Amino acid sequence: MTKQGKFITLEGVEGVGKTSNLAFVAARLRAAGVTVVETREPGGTALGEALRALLLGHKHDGMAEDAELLLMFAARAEHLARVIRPALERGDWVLCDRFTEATYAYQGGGRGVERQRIEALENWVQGDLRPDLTILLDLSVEQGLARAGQRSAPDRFEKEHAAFFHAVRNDYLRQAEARPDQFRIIDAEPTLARVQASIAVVLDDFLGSARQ
Ligand code: Z5A
Repeated sequence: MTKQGKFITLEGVEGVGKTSNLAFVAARLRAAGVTVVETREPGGTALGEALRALLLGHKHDGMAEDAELLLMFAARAEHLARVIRPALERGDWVLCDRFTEATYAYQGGGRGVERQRIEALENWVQGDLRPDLTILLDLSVEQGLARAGQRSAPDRFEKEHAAFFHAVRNDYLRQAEARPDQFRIIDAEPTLARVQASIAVVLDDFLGSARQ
């Protein structure tokens, strides 16, 4: 594949504000003349959305950890083949609400799946494709869960205990520390307007270097 466009992902624990900020990011990129494909994981295709319903719904509470991991990557393989790679090849930019960094954080950090197993699937399904920029919205677990709780009934992940989400958050922060070229951490605690002002600085910087 010849990758022409840029691949940007938004990450963070539940309720941190990814959905609230996705449209803002897309609008800022479009204002800069970029064609943007907005999508999400798990999901983004008909098969991916069907797998999302299985993964987030309560019909399969207690599914095996390996089954959960493989379903995430099954959805991702379809997403890459049908949406992400074609868009990047056209020169469009892809803006995705969660990607493999969420697998490391939730299945790795949260569930305790060995990192090497996730890495093996990442290499198999993605080849050398990785996000160019990952915006990590960071917020305390307590505040994130409180925000998410106000919004909707808990899905299968949101029913986990606080210790699970602390492990998820810590894994995200470790990933960001290990890959400073890819990750930008945004403090998600202030008002939405202030969070978006911080995101705008990151995006303008990224747009500047993408054009050089
Ligand atoms: N998952 C996984 O385990 N492995 C994987 O590989 C992948 C995913 C890809 C679905 O993700 C689940 O899949 C997820 C991890 C797992 N676990 N869960 N649950 P999701 O992204 O669709 O679900 P989510 O994390 O719960 O995201 P969300 O529900 O869409 O939350 P959010 O997008 O981060 O937050 P929000 O909806 O934009 O905001 C929440 C509320 O806070 C809402 O009322 C906002 O108005 C409010 N808000 C937002 N920002 C602010 C600020 N700054 N101040 C005050 N209030 C705010």
